Amino acid sequence: MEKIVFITGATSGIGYYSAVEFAKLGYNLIITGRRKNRLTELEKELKEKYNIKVISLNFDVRVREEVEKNINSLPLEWRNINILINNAGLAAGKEPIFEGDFRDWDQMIDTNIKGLLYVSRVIIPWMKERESGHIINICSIAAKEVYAGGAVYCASKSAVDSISQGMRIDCNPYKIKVTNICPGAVETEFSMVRFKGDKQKADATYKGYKPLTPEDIANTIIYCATLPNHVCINDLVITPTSQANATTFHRI
Ligand code: NDP
Ligand code: 8X3
Repeated sequence: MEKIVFITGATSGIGYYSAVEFAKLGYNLIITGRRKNRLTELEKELKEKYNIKVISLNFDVRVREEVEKNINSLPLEWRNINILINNAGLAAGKEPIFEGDFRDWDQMIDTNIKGLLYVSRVIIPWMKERESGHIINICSIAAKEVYAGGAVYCASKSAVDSISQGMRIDCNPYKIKVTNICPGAVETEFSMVRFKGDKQKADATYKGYKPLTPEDIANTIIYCATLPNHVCINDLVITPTSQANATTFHRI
């Protein structure tokens, strides 16, 4: 069996394009997400175009029992996961903290933090046993700097930042790499999700400058994942050239 990459949130954006870029290199893939139709379509496309093996797992990362049942259903040879990309995540809402919706808070905390932990808890022991593996956590520039209306999303990504550091320490004796990738603005479905389908608000996020594309992040992931065994990118912040930090954009 060639190398295996496990990607959460492969139905859209960064996860989708990561699947495509790894497929181009001949990796076999386990793709996951809640939207079953999209998973089925992507699986078919990847198999046909790139002649690789693909398994789709359809689950919500917030539901621990579903996470465990689905991942444990993998055939034995598919448990040799070389690269885990913890990508599934979202921002919900951008209201000031005193107007925030507790359902948005629950969704962000349950997906971005607890979902990442549930998936990792099943897969890391398999990597530990083989003394090899690479965990790539998709964090955010929001982990490094807090912005107005972002308290809970930023906190959830700060948690990912800390979890990446802790994973790296705990996994260090087992030759498992841990890479934390922190993108700035990437044009995906992210803002449509954050603003609950308000296209005007979503479009305004990317207005007046050239944002990163999900392919840019996928290629960054590929770069980190294909370095020699003795080299590990620990923490990487990547923004569009027009973005200086979480809140400073040069817009024209
Ligand atoms: P998209 O909305 O395009 O993709 C998000 C993916 O996450 C989808 O595949 C979605 O699949 C999956 N997902 C969300 N919630 C769940 C859930 N409960 N269970 C399983 N899968 C879930 O956004 P991006 O590609 O931009 O986001 C990917 C990651 O990148 C996120 O962690 C985000 O925080 C991070 N990020 C994004 C940035 C940006 O500007 N776009 C910048 C920095 C970080 P489905 O709905 O089918 O379940
Ligand atoms: C997504 C980027 O700046 O909207 O994590 O938080 S930002």
